[in-house]
Amino acid sequence: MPGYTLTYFPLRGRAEHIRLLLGDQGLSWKEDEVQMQDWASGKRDLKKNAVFGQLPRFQDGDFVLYQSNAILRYLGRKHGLSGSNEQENAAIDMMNDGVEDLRLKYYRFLFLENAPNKEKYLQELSDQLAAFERILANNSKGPKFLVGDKISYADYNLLDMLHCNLDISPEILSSFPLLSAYVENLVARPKLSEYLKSDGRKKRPITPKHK
Ligand code: GSN
Repeated sequence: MPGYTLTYFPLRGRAEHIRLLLGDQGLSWKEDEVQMQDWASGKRDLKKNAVFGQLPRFQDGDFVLYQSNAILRYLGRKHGLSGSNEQENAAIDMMNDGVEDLRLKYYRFLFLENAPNKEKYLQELSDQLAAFERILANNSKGPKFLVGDKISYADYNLLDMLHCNLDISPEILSSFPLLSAYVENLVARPKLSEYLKSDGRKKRPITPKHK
């Protein structure tokens, strides 16, 4: 039977925004978990066959897609989570790029040898979060979502990045009331909350650094 398959390492990493979308939308998918040692040894030729030599890989029936944000946008368009007109669509795309900037800084902080120290990282993060706080404040439809009055694929991405950063410092949202309420509202969504409590979610570390 055709369906969704997500091929990735046993991590949240660059697949978690996809899982948050699927979980919240009540969509079922198969997890095809790749162990690091199997990836490294070339088992199943996964790296060789990957368009850019990396995971995640997403399969929808016979259709195969790589690049985590392309997968997220594909699902967003397919399931009505990408805005109701061209302008909302572009605004959501812009938000998702803004979240990608957060993600790149986060991975740089965790993995690069010459990364900024934690204090500097958190200061820069705070400036970036202030931008998202303003975005919520300026949404003419209210502060529940990044764009308009309906959840979009960019909201799942931002929620994931906020979770990752809350793991580094649980205080990061204390001076951002709208972002704090935004996270509370999202995690209270029944299907999303069910996914967040699932064993699959709980057993997957954020990155290989989070054993
Ligand atoms: O968003 C994306 O899917 C790509 N722009 C990046 C995918 C990526 O970095 N994949 C990593 C694991 S997630 N890490 O941050 C990966 O496949 N690493 C193994 C390798 O051999 O490169």
